[in-house]
Amino acid sequence: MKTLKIAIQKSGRLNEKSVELLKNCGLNFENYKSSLISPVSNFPLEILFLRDDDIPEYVQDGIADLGIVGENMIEETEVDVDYLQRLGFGKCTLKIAIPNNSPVETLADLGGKAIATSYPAILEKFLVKNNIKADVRMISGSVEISPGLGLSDAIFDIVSTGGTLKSNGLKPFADVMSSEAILIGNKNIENKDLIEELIARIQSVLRAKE
Ligand code: PRT
Ligand code: ZN
Repeated sequence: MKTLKIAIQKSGRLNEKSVELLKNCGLNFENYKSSLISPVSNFPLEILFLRDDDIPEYVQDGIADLGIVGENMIEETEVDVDYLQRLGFGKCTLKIAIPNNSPVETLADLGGKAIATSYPAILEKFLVKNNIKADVRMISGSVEISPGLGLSDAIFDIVSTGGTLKSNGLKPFADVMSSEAILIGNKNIENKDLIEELIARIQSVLRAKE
């Protein structure tokens, strides 16, 4: 039987919960931080530890059969994969935020403004839908400091507690999408029976948590 591959985040906000979920499914594996691949000893599965940015394409291209990643990454990379199961962790909202003293009051006021983000595709879609022509500036990290540095008039980023916005003199302005971790699958998966077995185990772990 062909061994399945599941890609999860190597380190970061989704790593611990992803590992915990798979262990709670009864899967036996070593969570070595240094290795990229861990075999599961009691299920025909290998775990690939990757940057979250790479997971959507690895699954789309069939390098991994399955993946655990934030919905925001799927939306942003616009990959063609199956949404198999919402996982209930890694919850957050992607918001447009503005400085506390910003003159922006309505969505239309964003017209002509510079918005810094690490999620340009999601933001562009939202702007087009709302008929706003703004200047989207891609920044790969520390987006929240860009208005204070005079680099942008607004930001579009992930918010969970709102603490980071607050400490940078920003306030939430518009909610664009909510996100949580999700199990995705390649569109042409061969081992349907194995996948179904794994999804059934995941669902029973999730149900036990309710
Ligand atoms: O190294 P790698 O590329 O794998 O990881 P990463 O650094 O790109 O991502 P990581 O680990 O930060 O986040 C992985 C996923 O967790 C994201 O894609 C989201 O789906 C989800 N998630 C949930 C979050 C947050 N909550 C979150 N709060 N991702 C990021 N944040 C950041 C946000 O960018 C902002 O800087 O936390 C800050 C805001 O937090 P609050 O609580 O101050 O509002
Ligand atoms: Zn990343």
